[in-house]
Amino acid sequence: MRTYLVTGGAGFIGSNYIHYMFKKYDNEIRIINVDKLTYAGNLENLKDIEDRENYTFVKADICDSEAIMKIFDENDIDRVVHFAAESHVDRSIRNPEVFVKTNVLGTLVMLNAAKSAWELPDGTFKPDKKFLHVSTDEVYGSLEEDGGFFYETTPYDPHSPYSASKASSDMLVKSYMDTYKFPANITNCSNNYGPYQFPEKLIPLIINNALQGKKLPVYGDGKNVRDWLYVMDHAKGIDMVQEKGRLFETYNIGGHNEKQNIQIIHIILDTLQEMLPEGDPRKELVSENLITYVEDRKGHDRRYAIAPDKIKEEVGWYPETCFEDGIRLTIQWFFEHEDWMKNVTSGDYQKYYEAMYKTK
Ligand code: NAD
Ligand code: TDX
Repeated sequence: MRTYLVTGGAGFIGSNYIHYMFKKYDNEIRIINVDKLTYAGNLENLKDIEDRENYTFVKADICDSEAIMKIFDENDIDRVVHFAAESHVDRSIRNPEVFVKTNVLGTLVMLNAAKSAWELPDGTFKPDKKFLHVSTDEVYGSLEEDGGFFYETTPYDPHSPYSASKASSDMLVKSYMDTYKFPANITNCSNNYGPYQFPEKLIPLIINNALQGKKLPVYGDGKNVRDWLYVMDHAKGIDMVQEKGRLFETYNIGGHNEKQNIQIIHIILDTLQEMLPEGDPRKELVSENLITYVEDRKGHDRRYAIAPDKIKEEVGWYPETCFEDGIRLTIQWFFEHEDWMKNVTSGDYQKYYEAMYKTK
């Protein structure tokens, strides 16, 4: 049975990936999820699978090399899927230090632990061991409004402390592949959306605020463009790259779904109106009048757009969920998980996992 070590599996994409993997492989795999449970980590995201015999949660910081090495010593890890990171650009502008610690030093700890567990005396690696580093399109910088795409060969040009820290971590992974022939891949994905996304990010923030009649903050002129991908398509891409991709290669993941932020907000408002039943008091609250233009984000990248040609041609990946369906699935999920949103915004989930962790 193949054993996966997933870092950051209690976060948005990591928890969706764990759900995806158990749905696909069921009892054919074992997953160990290591997560520090920062504000963004939430064990409630994994409630459905936490009792599985082939799932283990370990609360640890990826910067803690002893704790990480212990996991490798006690388990024969076949795959590492490395999600753990500080992920919010606005937070990185206010407090860059933790981004460097977790995203750069934490990645180095993960690389060293895997290298030491997998390396043979002759400097080669045990067969069929693989490390996948989950990264972002933001490392490539910003595109002009009127054209161009990010390719795997596009030079790195990060602008925020977040993207600079992710670029540094990518470079470390590249250096391990080049120097040691360390068996790894890097994926650079565009903006994700879907269930379990923390409501500091644009889409869940707009859904949550609109349903409460709160202001919808639009940075700058609202015309910055992001390339949106449903999170389960990202999960599928990660798995396919790890199993079908060529080792030592980078793959961009994106579904050619570019939208201006203001367009996203209008789509959410229209979809909420359409999906809320007549007589629901929230129908009155959801309104374009909530749209509020605010000061622009510092260093705000204008446009991101991924060219996914390589992953399509080499790996056979393609996105399955178009934006129209994905946004409805996401809104439906938020309708059905009002408590999740309340807990996350009130901080109750911190108490939930503290209590739960103690009982394990
Ligand atoms: P998230 O913030 O929702 O989750 C991050 C998880 O990592 C949380 O569970 C958190 O507790 C954990 N974590 C943070 N610091 C840690 C540490 N020091 N030790 C152990 N665990 C720690 O992030 P996300 O949106 O799920 O992103 C996951 C990964 O995907 C990140 O590497 C991010 O850069 C990348 N990515 C995200 C997007 C996106 O649109 N969200 C797009 C492309 C790539
Ligand atoms: O309130 C808001 N108003 C607004 O106009 C927020 C939170 C955002 N925005 C804008 C900023 C961006 O142009 O919306 C766009 C999307 O913002 P975020 O959701 O913060 O995402 P972004 O900055 O694009 O970064 C995301 O995608 C790439 C993730 O947070 C990263 O982890 C990922 O690597």
